[in-house]
Amino acid sequence: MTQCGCFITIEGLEGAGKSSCLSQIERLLRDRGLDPLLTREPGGTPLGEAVRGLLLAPAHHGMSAEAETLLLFAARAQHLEQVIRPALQAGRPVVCDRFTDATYAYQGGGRQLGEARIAVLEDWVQQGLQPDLTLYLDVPPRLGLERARQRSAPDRFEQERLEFFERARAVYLRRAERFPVRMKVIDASRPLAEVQAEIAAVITRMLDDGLD
Ligand code: Z5A
Repeated sequence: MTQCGCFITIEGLEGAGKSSCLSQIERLLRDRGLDPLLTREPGGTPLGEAVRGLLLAPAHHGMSAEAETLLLFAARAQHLEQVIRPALQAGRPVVCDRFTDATYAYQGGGRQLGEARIAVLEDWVQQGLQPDLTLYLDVPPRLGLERARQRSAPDRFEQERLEFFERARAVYLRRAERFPVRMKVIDASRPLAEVQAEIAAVITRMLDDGLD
């Protein structure tokens, strides 16, 4: 089996199409002889999935931005220790549905917590580990929410107002400008086939440039 301990994250507002693209990314990596590990945040471990339940439950509508952020990083610490770092060390690519860019976007931007306190937690928990590639599926919030709402009942985040998602999107786009090598912006308002064709091109380029 080919080895590539690369860390790929996929980001975007709800309904951007992240879940729809994960199996395609898995297939692309398998076609190159790799054995990818697919995971998600919040979640990815039994503890993380329990925390996810707390975070998404509409019953917790009074949760403070600080409590929310600390829960996300608690789940992330466990995820890194139990799943992500061991897989990368074993030479497996890790594909994660959302990671810390989501915290900057949703808690930093959406909840208006700002960047500084998130950066402290990021340093503490990640100790320098960053994704090698982040695919940011960019979609106007109204379109993404329409897609997501057709699919299932809204969770605690999906019940937020449009401005919340506009602030989150602005942070994602600012981060993509700041980290142009790592973050690739993909226009996800287009038909899924076009979005997936661009993702395939980006992943193929990364593998051609970076395989051991
Ligand atoms: N959160 C946070 O606040 N801070 C953090 O640090 C982290 C997370 C890590 C759960 O995330 C919540 O956690 C999330 C942010 C918060 N807030 N919410 N809500 P999640 O990733 O599990 O939840 P999500 O973003 O809501 O996932 P989603 O709605 O499943 O979005 P998606 O995976 O990007 O979309 P999809 O399931 O692939 O597609 C949705 C529908 O649209 C589906 O019917 C598709 O067939 C359709 N679709 C997808 N792409 C297209 C295109 N291109 N054209 C037409 N239709 C499409």
